[in-house]
Amino acid sequence: MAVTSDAVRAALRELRIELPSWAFGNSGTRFKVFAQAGVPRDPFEKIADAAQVHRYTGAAPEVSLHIPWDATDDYRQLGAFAVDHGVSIGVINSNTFQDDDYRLGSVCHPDPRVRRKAIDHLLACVDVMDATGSRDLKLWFADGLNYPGQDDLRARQDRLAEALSEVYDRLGPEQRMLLEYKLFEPAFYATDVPDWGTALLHCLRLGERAAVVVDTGHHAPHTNIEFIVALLLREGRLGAFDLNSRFYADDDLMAGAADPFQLFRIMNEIVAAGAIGGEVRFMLDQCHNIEPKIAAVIRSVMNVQEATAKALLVDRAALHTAQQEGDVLGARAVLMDAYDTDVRPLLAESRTEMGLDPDPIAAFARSGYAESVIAQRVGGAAAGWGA
Ligand code: PSV
Ligand code: MN
Ligand code: MN
Repeated sequence: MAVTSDAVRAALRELRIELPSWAFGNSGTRFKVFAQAGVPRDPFEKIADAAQVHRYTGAAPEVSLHIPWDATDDYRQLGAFAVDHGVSIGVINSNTFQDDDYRLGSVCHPDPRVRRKAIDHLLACVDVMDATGSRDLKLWFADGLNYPGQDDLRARQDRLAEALSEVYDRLGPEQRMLLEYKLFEPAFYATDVPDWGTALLHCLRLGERAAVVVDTGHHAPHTNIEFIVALLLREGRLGAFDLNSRFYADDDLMAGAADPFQLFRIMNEIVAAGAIGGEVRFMLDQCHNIEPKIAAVIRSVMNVQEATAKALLVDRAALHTAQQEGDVLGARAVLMDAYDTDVRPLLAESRTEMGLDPDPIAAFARSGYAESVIAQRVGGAAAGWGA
């Protein structure tokens, strides 16, 4: 039976897309940071900007922090500020990659002093979670080697396991550890958590509250990401996404920009597993170097919603029948019928039902918010990467 648009709109309301605080600060490549007028000067202003995205999409009620990029003396106050602005603090991201001590790694470093420093930072991030009410700690390690023989591959895995276990033990009963993998960069020969398999092995050893983060930009070309998603869902170990684009490598551009069909295929696995509105977090991990930041984040949220709406439109019964009958072309047609549907009217209708403007980008532009912050804010902060 074909899916009704009522059912699609109801399911879409369950989809929450979490925003990264760093998407709102100045950022750039290693060649140049193009400063934009009116960018936030502190974590409070980043949250205020993120709240604008939620205001016009109704789909982004949580903001991820990155510590120490979002350092403040009073995290409780920051959490309360978020709530006052209609959002809340989501995942806490650690940073063990921007310190001279981490030249040879952080938790995998051969020197126990450096490892201790990195672990202490991760424990401090759990303190921030306690103060802000955040439930998830996201760990990405830049650790790795540039040359064969530079360090012992297996010893580094032992050090990693030891560090993860100490931090896992510190988590509260409702808190989770989310481990992100990345194929390469900044290390070029061997990365200590390069793939989903390595991340999953560590999570399985740690316990049930450890799960894997799939950053869509962190794979080799042509990797079948939806297969990884299906596999992790099957094991109950898909913790979160870092959604972004991937033209050549980890570009951190708008989700769905390079390959909207891939985003659809990923969301199709999520919908098939009934995983919307559950424990999987749908986060953006983006930086906007040349485009206006708030509008770019709104556009990204809409891209994820469009891919999800198409996935929700897949006629599962017809697909199942075609699969059972070995009808290869029929099964493909069912999937493509959904993908080829223009879901923009459906999403506009859904927004109107929620009391929102059907066109979030136009509504934000008309609000005058961008002009008012340009007038108020002078000397915007770097997002972190461009610092
Ligand atoms: C690393 O490339 C990464 O994807 C990690 O998630 C970091 O925390 C994030 O980028 C920061 O932009
Ligand atoms: Mn990421
Ligand atoms: Mn990345």
